[in-house]
Amino acid sequence: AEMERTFIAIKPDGVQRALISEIISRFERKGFKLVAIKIVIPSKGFAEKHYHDLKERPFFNGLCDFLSSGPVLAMVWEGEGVIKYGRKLIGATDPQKSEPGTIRGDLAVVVGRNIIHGSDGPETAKDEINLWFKPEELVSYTSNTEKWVYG
Ligand code: YYY
Ligand code: MG
Repeated sequence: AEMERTFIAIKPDGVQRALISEIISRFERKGFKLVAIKIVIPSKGFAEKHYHDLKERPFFNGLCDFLSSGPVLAMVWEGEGVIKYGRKLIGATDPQKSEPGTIRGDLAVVVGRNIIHGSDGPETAKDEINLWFKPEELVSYTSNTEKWVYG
């Protein structure tokens, strides 16, 4: 299997709305493997690093204020196609445009409170995993379900 890893974070709105288990279960039931997880309150500076690609956008300051306003559940998920398919599970950036059945489609209403982040490609996945986690926080293990998920 062509294993890859992606960075997924439940933002402060998702944590406060008690959606952690709901969101984790969607990745877990799919067959993806959790290889790192922690809860942190990022500083404003850290949030700015995380969202550096968006620093010219009008919503950048509010977005970084929001991400650093409370606990974020940071995770790394592993699996075949997990970067692209993770984005599918999450749904479109604006929950008004997210399909029903997606995380944002089912659980969020407005773009500024869309509850979850997911890396948008292999390069950002690598950068975001390195920003949020030390190498030793990533756990390599064999899941007993793998032979059933992948055949
Ligand atoms: O990757 P994704 O989270 O789906 O969207 P991005 O375009 O990377 O924007 C990051 C973040 O910024 C988005 O999840 C909400 C916020 N945002 C916003 O508040 N208003 C917009 N018009 C676009 C994005
Ligand atoms: Mg993005």
